[in-house]
Amino acid sequence: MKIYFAGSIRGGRQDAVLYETIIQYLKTFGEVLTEHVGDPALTSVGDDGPSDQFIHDRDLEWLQTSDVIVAEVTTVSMGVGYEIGRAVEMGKPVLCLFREGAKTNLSAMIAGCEAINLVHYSNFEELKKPVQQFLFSLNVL
Ligand code: 6IA
Repeated sequence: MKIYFAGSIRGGRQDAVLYETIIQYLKTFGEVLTEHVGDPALTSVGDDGPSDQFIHDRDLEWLQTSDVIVAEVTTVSMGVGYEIGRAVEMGKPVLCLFREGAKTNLSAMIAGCEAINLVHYSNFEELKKPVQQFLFSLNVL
């Protein structure tokens, strides 16, 4: 199973360690195409990487080849919202993870979209079961 994990980069890196933990867990179910999203060395301001157009085009190619999108949506990110919208249009299964207690509000465009599966959680341990159930339900393992 090819998993596209989405998490904030330029929107802010305060949850980068959590992204890395989630990615390690997702890797027990399949291949995570976007492991760099959990790299704590990747900052929101660095600009020494490939061009924005390269990043956009490569990420959309990965999105197209993925079987499922898992997005951590607590830290507000325009890029993550864009990826979710494109994935919904592509007809891909989408699972969004929103952490309770953080000082952010989830957009109605995510919370109100019937095509998006949404899990509210308070810590990583709480996430494991619903994530596993969702991935197993896709029958592509
Ligand atoms: O708007 P954001 O940057 O928060 O969007 C984050 C989302 O867009 C992630 O889920 C990624 O899949 C994608 N994305 C954004 N920037 C990158 C990137 N390098 N490399 C790969 N995927 C990205 C940007 C590095 C930058 C700080 C120079």
